[in-house]
Amino acid sequence: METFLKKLAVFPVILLYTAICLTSGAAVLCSCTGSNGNSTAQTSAISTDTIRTVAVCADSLYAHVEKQVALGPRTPGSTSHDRCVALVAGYMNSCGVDTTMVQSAPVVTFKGEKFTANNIFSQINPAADNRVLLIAHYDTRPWADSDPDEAMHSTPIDGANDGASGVAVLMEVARVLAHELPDSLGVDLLFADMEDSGESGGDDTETTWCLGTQEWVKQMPYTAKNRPRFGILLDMVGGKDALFHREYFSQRHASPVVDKVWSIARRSGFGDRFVNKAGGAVVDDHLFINRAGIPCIDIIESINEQTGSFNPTWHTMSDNLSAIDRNSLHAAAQTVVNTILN
Ligand code: 1BN
Ligand code: ZN
Repeated sequence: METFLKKLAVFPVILLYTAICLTSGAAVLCSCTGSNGNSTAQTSAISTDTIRTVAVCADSLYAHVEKQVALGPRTPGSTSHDRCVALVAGYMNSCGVDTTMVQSAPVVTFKGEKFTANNIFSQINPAADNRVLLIAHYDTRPWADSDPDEAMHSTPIDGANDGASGVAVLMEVARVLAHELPDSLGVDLLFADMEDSGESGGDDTETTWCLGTQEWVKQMPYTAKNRPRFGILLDMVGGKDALFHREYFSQRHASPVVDKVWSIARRSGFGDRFVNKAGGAVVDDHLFINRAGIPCIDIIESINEQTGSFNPTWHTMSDNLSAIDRNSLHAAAQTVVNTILN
């Protein structure tokens, strides 16, 4: 049910509520909070701001991460990777989106290994010309090559944050929007493969990353009329107390989209998470979507207070379920939903 979120002016009235969340077609009782992760604020006097919203569920978001991590590392060519395709595509089929397909293409990594990249692509209201594209990668890095322990540098990571968090957001956004969008508004969801098998460091390594998305843009199903107005990539959105700064390539290629998303985040009560300052520059799926002509931003934790760049768990064995913060997932997912609805 769509509701309106009113921002406080004076005399706040705090409302706490619970909701029944539907996950994987099964009803699960979740304790869900309001738009700022704690409560929903409403004014009893002067209303300064009203935005349309449908509540996402933090418990569902966390459960989506948990289920992916339980599969084991989703590295290219692994059984866990195949099972993740089945998990995500199965969920999409059950949550009410209109179409889901898997796009396959042969790719070669910088190490010369051959794989088939399998991108999962779902659409809500496929006939609508007014569209928004959401992207997250579901594959996980085959090597913990930034782990402090060098003995771990060839071991695959769980990718709870780097992989599962963005996918969880797309799954939950699909669930809440599948039956709430006006017919004239379409949402596309791209679960991209083989983002994370690229070469760390060195010159000219950009195209070794995001192999699935590089293939997807060659075959993307749009005409000039129904090409998405903008795209939003979600990557590493589940870290403890994650802050989202204005990522460099997003700012360079799609600054009006960054403005819109950061403004909606502030109006939704997440101004503390969506910091209105410059972030790092990240070679990520959005770069290739931008080059294909769709203005696309990256919601990503690129300035962590401990490291000054990515979360300390990045490409380490510590990128596991214990590093996931459901409030970070909630802030990212609710902001995406509110951006689409307003
Ligand atoms: C993001 C998450 N990326 C990988 N995992 C992209 C990236 C590419 C980050 C190169 C740093 C360097
Ligand atoms: Zn990564």
